[in-house]
Parts: sequence; C-alpha cells; structure tokens
Amino acid sequence: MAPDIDKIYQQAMVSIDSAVSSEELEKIRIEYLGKKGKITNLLKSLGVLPPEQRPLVGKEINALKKDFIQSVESRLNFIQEESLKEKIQAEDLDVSLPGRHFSRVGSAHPITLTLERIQSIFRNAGFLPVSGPEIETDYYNFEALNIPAHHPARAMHDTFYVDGGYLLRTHTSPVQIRWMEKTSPPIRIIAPGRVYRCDYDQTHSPMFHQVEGLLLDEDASMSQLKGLLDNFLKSFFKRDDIKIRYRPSYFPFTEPSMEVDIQLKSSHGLTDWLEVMGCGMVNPVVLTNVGIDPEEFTGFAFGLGVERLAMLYYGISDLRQFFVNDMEFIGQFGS
Ligand code: 2NM
Repeated sequence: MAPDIDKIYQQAMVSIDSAVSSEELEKIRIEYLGKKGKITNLLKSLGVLPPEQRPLVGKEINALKKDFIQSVESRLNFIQEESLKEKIQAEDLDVSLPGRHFSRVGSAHPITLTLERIQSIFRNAGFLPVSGPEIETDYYNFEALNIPAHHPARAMHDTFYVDGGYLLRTHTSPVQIRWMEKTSPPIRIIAPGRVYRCDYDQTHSPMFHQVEGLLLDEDASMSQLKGLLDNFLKSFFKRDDIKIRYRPSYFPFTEPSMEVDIQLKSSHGLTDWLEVMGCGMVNPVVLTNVGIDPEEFTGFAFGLGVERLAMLYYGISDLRQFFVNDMEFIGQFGS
C-alpha cells in the first residue's frame, strides 16, 4: 500500500472512532469523500501514475473507500444506539410508583357508615328518622322520662350541665318525648344523633352516637319488639344464625325492661354474651306525661350505642380510634 494511502486510512479510522455525534461523523465523511475530500483526491491522483500502476493502486483506494464507508456507517449505528439508550435511561419510569400529585379520595367515617346501615334497616321496617336539640332541659332529658331529681338513674348519666339551667342530652329519648307530645299514635320513629356523658376511657367517650326507636299503637307488644330487634341484629351483623338473649333489666322509662345480648362467631368459636341494646315496653307514666292514654295505647322503645355496634361489627377494640382523625384508620372502612 502506498504510504499516503496508508496514512489517510489510519487517520480516517482514528477520526471515525472518536466521533461522538452524527453531525461530527458527517463532517468526517465530507472531509474524505467530498468534492475535495482526501479519498476523492487520491482517486483523482490516479491519473498522474504510470498506467501499469493504476489498476493496483486503484484497487487499494477503492478498498479504502469501501472500508471507510462501512466504518462510518457502523459508527453512526453505534452513536444512534447510544443516544437511544441514554434517552430511555433519562426517561426511565417506574409505573408502579404512586403519582406525585394524587389527591386522597375521601371516604365516609365508620360511624357514619354504621349510622346509615342502622337507619336503612329501620327505614325498611317503617320507622321514620327524626331529630331534636342536643342542648336540652332537665324536663325533656329526665323528668318526662320518669327519672326524678336525686334518682340514682341520674348519677349513671354523668350529665354535662350548661349555663341557664340547660344540659347536653344524655340520650336521644327527649326527641321521642317531643314527638309524642305533638303527634298521636300510631308512631314509628327512630331518633339517631349525638349524646353526651362525662366519661372517657377505652369504652366511653364524652360524645357518642345513639339510635333510639319508638313504636306506639293500639296493641304494640313485647313479641313484636323482640321480632323487630331479632331481625335488626341479624341484618346488622349479616348473620342469620346469630345468638340473641333478652335479659330482664331496669330503666325508669320502660316497664318491663330488658337488655339484649348477642354472641358472635370469633376465631375461637363463640364470643361471650355481649350487651348491645336496651329495650322495653314504654312506662305508662311516660305516656301519661306526654298526654297519651296508656289504656288506649301501648308502645315499645329501644336504644343502642352506635360506636359499640361499629366496634363489634368491624372488630375495633379502642373506642377512641373513632375520634382522633387518623386518616389511615378512618379511611379503611369503605366509601
Ligand atoms: C333505651 C332502652 C329502653 C327509650 C324509651 C324512650 C321513650 F322516650 F319512648 F320513653 N325512648 N327510648 C329507651 C328504652 C331507650 O336505651 C337503652
């Protein structure tokens, strides 16, 4: 190979291998193969050679040209692949990562969900939800319900007193008293709402929710009461085989009175008996207080704590979880 062919070849290969962009490579191509390119000039210089040397040198230059074109092409491929790799790496995206600007989707509080389920069951049984004031008088919260002053039943209630002789209702019964005062039987109502008692520990909160129910008619009976509550509890806990027990008890506003216990299935078998409701036949004294003749009408009433039922249903052990606004806790009970 003639020395300048060899030299041009070496230089070309070094330039091609050090090119890092397609533009740079295009410049190199022009430098060698352009009109005044180094390889083009070599081919032009063939004419000055003695005729017998031309075929051999021409062959060498053509081989160099072919090699040059191939090297430029393969370098171009390499550069393009590298830049594609870089691009992919720069845009690398883990599709399993959470979005950066996602907004939390809201969900109803477990107490709201439980209240709604309770109301829905009683609505299906014909009970109208009614409400009343949370700040009450002594008369509506106690007297009308046959709970006289200094009666031990008042001590049980740990009442919050408010200025002006008012108090925070300790149960939703005053709603039922007000309803009975202004309506005549038949009556079928439930009174859901907030109630207040001065008590705070793992099973008591100063504010909690109750649903009380009242049915007044010409011949309301204890068997109707038990049938209604049996169906409510089966429906609420979504079990037909739930064990239910009615145990004699005492409330000043009902006579006779009962507490309702249930047994639930746990991982060990059946739970102990759990108290879930109170109920009874409305005391004739209460009916007389609201101007309804107990000889003409009888009624039954019941009351339950919403937090307690929600704890049993969802398997929550500390009541205070409902009130600390921990979004991780509150958000896990559905929409
Ligand atoms: C309970 C248990 C038993 C009840 C009674 C009345 C009213 F106003 F009709 F007399 N309302 N709610 C009642 C009866 C509430 O809660 C444990």
